[in-house]
Amino acid sequence: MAIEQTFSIVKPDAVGKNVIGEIYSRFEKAGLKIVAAKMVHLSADKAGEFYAEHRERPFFNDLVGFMTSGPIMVQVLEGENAVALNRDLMGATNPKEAAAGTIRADFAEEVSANAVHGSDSPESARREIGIFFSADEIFSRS
Ligand code: DAT
Ligand code: MG
Repeated sequence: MAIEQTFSIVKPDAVGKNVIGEIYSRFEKAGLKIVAAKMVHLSADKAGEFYAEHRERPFFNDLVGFMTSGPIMVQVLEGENAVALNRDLMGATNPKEAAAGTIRADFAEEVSANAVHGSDSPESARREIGIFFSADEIFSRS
């Protein structure tokens, strides 16, 4: 299995619940390394760019409103099979359907405020990392 990088967000709801560290612990305990991280407050333009694939969905405006409602943590996670491993740690998009012990099951209640984002493929990861980080802000440890 190859070492990969994936892009992750701790969303405004989870920052507001003061569980950044608990979520980072899940990553680290699963063997993922945080190789870049920062706190940002998204503009509507940047949130819209990030979620461009969902622009035509009925929930798009609410999604942008939520993602701009407070600061977020953005990070690059590195490790074996990082993209799929992070999706497993996150759980299903809807916290009500997320498996017990996943981040979304433990820290979120609603699909519209579901604690974390994680890239869905290595291609998405490259695109999403590029929106938030320059190469000199990423400290690969593989
Ligand atoms: P994921 O974040 O699991 O990759 P996605 O890419 O399908 O899920 O959707 C992006 C985000 O949009 C998701 O984290 C929360 C929001 N969202 C998705 N489906 C929704 C719905 N039916 N109602 C409200 N928000 C939704
Ligand atoms: Mg997605």
